[in-house]
Amino acid sequence: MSDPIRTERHGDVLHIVSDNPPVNALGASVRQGLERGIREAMGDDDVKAVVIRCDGRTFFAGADITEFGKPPVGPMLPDVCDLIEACDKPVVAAIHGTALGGGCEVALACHYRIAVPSAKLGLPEVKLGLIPGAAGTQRLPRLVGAQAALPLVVTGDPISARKAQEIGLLDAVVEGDLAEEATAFVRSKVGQPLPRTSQMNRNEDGVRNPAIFDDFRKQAGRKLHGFDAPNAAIEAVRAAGELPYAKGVERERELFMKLMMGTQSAAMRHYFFAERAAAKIEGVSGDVPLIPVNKVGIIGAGTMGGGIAMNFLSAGIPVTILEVEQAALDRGTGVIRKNYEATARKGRMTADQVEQAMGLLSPTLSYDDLAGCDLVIEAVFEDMAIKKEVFRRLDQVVKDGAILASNTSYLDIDEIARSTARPGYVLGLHFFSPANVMRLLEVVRGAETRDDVLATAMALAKTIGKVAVVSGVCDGFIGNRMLAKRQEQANALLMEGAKYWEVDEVMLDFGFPMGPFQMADLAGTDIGWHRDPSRVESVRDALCAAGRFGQKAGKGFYDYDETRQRKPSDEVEAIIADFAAREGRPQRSITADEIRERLLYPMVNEGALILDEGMAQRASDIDVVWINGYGWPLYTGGPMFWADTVGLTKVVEGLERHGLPVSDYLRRKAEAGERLTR
Ligand code: T1G
Repeated sequence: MSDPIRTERHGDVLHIVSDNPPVNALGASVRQGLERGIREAMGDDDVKAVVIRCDGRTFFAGADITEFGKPPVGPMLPDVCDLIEACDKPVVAAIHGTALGGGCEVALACHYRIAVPSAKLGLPEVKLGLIPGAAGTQRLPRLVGAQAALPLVVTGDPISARKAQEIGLLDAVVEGDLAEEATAFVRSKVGQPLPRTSQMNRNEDGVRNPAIFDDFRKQAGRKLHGFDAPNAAIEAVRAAGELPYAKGVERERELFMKLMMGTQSAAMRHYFFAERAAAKIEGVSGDVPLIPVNKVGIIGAGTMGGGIAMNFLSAGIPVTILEVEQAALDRGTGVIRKNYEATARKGRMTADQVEQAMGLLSPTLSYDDLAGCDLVIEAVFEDMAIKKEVFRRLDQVVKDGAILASNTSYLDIDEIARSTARPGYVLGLHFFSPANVMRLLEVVRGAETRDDVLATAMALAKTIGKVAVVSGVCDGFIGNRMLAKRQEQANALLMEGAKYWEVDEVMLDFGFPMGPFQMADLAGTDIGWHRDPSRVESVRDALCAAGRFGQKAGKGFYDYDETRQRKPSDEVEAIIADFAAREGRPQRSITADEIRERLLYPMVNEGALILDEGMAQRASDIDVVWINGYGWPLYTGGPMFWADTVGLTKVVEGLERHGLPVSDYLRRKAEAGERLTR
């Protein structure tokens, strides 16, 4: 492996250049090269100034996450940063791409920082359950002030070069050749006092007004709920204003190590790689030729069809959307416009961008207008006969080689494919509602789906900002198949005496955004209802018969006030008690532990079955599905990583104790002392 760091002489300026694809991660050899380069500069009188820059697509994008958990190899990044700052000649960081985490900390240790306009800078460690660990929480506030430092350190979101210049993180944004601009810039600083960020004190704002820390925590609200790192990040930034630099660094190290050793960081690092692994299709080479998708057709302009269309319109891909009658078509396109205008009102889009997106939308009542589409996505009523008729017509009208996809959430893709003469070009694209918001996309691979069709769908998913996971054809694919197991137990618990609000509370305490009965009220308790109020065969039938359709009716399992605050309902409690009496189940109070085990362990078991049947490519894919599609708390890593954290033996023992099925796959893994995830 060639040395990723080289030095170049540009007259009396030494360039230390990293070429460590794909993102110039600050692995051991990079740190060693940086140290060598700085020592070369300090030891040579002909060198008057230093530029630190990177080849490839980006400046250092952070520490090398693959090194975490392995025996450390020196020099450690904080020491390299201290050496850079101690250099007796001006050092400038020349930034392009994304200077993130340790990369931003290297830049902070330099005396100056310049960047191209497209560059971004950030400290995303909290997204890995960490905080910056190379004095970033101590140097940044001293350079830009506590108020400006807080969002960067606590949210982990990067900022643009312009914004970075505004807050003082960048000294200049340069248009020309970055290497040349950096040489000229740093040469102009020769002979001037060296601005060392560790010795600055622009974070007096935090000292004068310590309320900013609690204010920031309150303003961040629920988003930080359950995560350890953001609070640690706030404490570290506060320490920068309260302690001398060296003590502040010690405090940062203490907070960093506690997080690094914790399960949340392990879970979030697992998720970082899981999301990237999900994009890879086992057995299909990364360079299979993709089918160009320049025009998309959508069948159905309802909630799902409209939301799906927005994903492509927002990515600049023209969409022809078809409905069976004009009123439905007008309603659908009206909702799309309304959604865009709402986004514009929140400042996340300009009026021009709304018109641009709407200008790419072609509503139609005629299948003939779909002939030239490269991909058509069906989003009609969840009825196999209707879907087959749609696909039969599409097969006749749409050009050869075009992909035909169904948005079905559970119907058999192979059966749909067989209703066409092009089963190789048929697959499932299961979007999650609201389709223009939820990041998850289950890409359902039929028995005959071609590799290039599947690879095209996975690449297209990235283009429209989705996190795609390949699923096999089974009832409910990955997410809903596991959700059904949780729902089964949630309903059973009600018949045994658990209160529905207790069940929801357990899920909320675990970290879900809502529990199963809150979800039912949000989605509507009348989904799939037979609409005959005289036919009451289930609790849901009884709720619908009583007009308790959920939040939209102001009452479902819960009663809702005008601010949608929920309150348990005596009427519902009586309905449930009546059904429980009919089932003749003995009533008992049920502990939160039992509720949690009975809701989540069967999901783990179903995930194990999904893996055993090959319906998911890898356990981490299942984690990606549940974190992005159902709000499984990221800081536990997803159902499979969480089960590994709990211990598979404990999960198996819990399932058996509650009389619930244990799959062979799960039992084998537990008995072998193995994990579901790597
Ligand atoms: N370490 C190791 N590998 C990394 C990496 C990293 N920091 N970042 C990316 N990769 C790999 C990634 O796994 C993928 O590999 C390939 O690079 C392309 O990534 C001390 C402790 C930079 C915005 O959190 O946000 O510094 O799948 O597909 O979409 O305080 O990567 O090809 O084999 O994501 O163009 C802080 C994490 C670390 C940044 C580029 N830094 N990376 O996005 O490509 S902790 C981060 C990203 C730290 C210090 C602390 C993104 C990106 P493969 P990609 P992309």
